[in-house]
Amino acid sequence: MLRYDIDDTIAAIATGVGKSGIGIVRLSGKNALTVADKIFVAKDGKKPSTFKTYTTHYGWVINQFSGSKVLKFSNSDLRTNELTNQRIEIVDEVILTVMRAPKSFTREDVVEINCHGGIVALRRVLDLVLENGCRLASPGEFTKRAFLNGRIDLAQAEAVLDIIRAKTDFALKLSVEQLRGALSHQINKISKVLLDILSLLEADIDFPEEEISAVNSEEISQKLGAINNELKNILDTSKQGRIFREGINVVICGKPNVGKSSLLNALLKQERSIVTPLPGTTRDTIEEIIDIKGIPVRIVDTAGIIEPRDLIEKKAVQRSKRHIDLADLVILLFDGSKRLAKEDEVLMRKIKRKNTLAIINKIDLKQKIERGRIQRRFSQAIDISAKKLKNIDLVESAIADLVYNGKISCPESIMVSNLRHIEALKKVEKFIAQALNSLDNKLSLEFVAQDIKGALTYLDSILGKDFSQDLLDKIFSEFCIGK
Ligand SMILES: Nc1nc2c(ncn2[C@@H]2O[C@H](COP(=O)(O)OP(=O)(O)OP(=O)(O)O)[C@@H](O)[C@H]2O)c(=O)[nH]1
Ligand SMILES: [Mg+2]
Repeated sequence: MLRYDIDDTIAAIATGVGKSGIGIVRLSGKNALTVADKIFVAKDGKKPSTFKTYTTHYGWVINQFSGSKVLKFSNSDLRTNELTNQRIEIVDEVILTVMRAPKSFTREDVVEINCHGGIVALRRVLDLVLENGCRLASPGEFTKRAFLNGRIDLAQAEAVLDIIRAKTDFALKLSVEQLRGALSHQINKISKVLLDILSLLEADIDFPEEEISAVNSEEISQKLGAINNELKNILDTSKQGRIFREGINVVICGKPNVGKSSLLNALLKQERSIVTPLPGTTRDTIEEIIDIKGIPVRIVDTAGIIEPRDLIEKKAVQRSKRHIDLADLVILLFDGSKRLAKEDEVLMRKIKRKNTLAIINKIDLKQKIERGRIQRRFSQAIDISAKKLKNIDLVESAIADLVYNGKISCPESIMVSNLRHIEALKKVEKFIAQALNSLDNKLSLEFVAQDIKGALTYLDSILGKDFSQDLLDKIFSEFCIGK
C-alpha cells in the first residue's frame, strides 16, 4: 500500500547555500500559519494566521523563551519590555509572505520567510520553525506535494527539476513549456482518442448480438495511424529535447602544442586554459560548459601527452582517455605548420570509432601539413587560427550542425525523467502498432481493445496517474531540498 506523509507541515531552506542578499525558509502544510504565529512578529502586531493570501509583511523572527507570556507584540514592545527582560531574542529581520491553500505551489498553506542571506540566519530561522512544529522537508518534497495534491501532474513535476538544471536559455524554454503542460496536453489528447476508440470496441465486444457493428475498422485504423505519427513526432522532439537539456560532451585532442588550450579559450572567449609555447603545458584535463547556438556543450581540454614521463602525466593520460570514451564528439586538432607526426597517426587510430571533427590550426603560419591525407580520412577539415581567432565561428557551426542533423546521438547520462517519458512512449507506440496489426489481420476486437488498454496504461504513467512509491522516490530524490 502507498503511504505518503502529507498530513504534517514541512519546512526547508529554499534558496542556495552561501552568502546572498536574501534567503528563503519555506513552510508548507496545515500548521504553516500556526507555526508562523509562534515565531513572527509583524511590525503592526498582527498574526500571520490573520494575513490575507498573497500578502507580504515586514517584521521579525523571534525566539520566545519559555515562560514568556507575550502574545501581542509590537515594534516598541520588542525594543523595550521584552528584550530588556531577555525573554525574547530577535533572530532576524524578515519579510513574510502567506499563500493560502489551495492557491499555492503545494495546494497547502505556504509561508515563505525572506531572511537575510547567509547560512547562520537561515539555519536559525529553520531551526525555530522545526522546534515549533514543522518537519524538515526531504528533497523535492514541496514539488511532490504539488503532485500528490493534484496541482501538477508528474511530467510537470519533472519539468520543475529540468528548470532548475537548465544550462541554456533554450533548455529553460523547453522545461518551462513542459511545466506549463505542453507534453501533458499532448498526452491527454492522445489518451482521449484512445478512450473513445476503446469505448466503441467494448460496446461491440459486450453486445456481439447487435446486427450492425458500431465499429468501423477502417476509421479506427486511421485514427491509430495518426496517433502513431504523433508519437513519432513527440519521440523525435524528445530526443532533441534531451540534447538541449543535457548537452553534449566534446573533447579536444591533439598532440602536444597544436593549440588545444588556445582553441578552448577561443570558444570560451576567455583565457581559461594556460597557453605556452612549451609542449606539455596542459597536464590535466580542463572542463567548461559553453552555449553553442542553444546547445549546452561540455568541452574538455586534454593534455596532449602521449608518452607520460611521470605519475601525474600518467594519470592525466588515463583521464583524457576516459573523457574520450565518454565523448559525443572528439575534436582532433592538427598543427598546420608542421608535417603529420607519428603522434598524429596514433591519435587518429585511437579515436577511430568516435564522431570526429578534424581541425587544422595555425593557418596563419606557413603550411606544411599533408592536408589531403586528413581530408581523405575525415571527409572535411576546418582551417582555423586559434591564436588569431580565425574561423572559430566555423567550428561552432560545425558542432551545431552535427547536433541538428542528428549525427550526434544523445549523451549517455540521461535524466531519469526524460528517459522515463521516452521509454513509456515507445511502449505506447508498440501497443498501437500491435493494435493496427490485429485490425489489419481481422483478429478479434478483444485483442485490439487489450492493446489500447496497454497503451493507455503507459500514457497514464507519464502523467503519474498510475505510479509507485519507488518511482516517486526515484524522481524526487534528484531534487534539491527546499524545492
Ligand atoms: N601562430 C599560431 N600559434 C598558435 C595558434 N594557436 C596556438 N598557438 C600557439 O601554440 C602554442 C601552444 O598552444 P597551446 O594552446 O598551449 O597548445 P596545446 O595543444 O594546449 O598544448 P599542450 O597543452 O602542451 O598539449 C602557444 O605558443 C600558442 O600561442 C595559432 O593559431 N597560430
Ligand atoms: Mg594545453
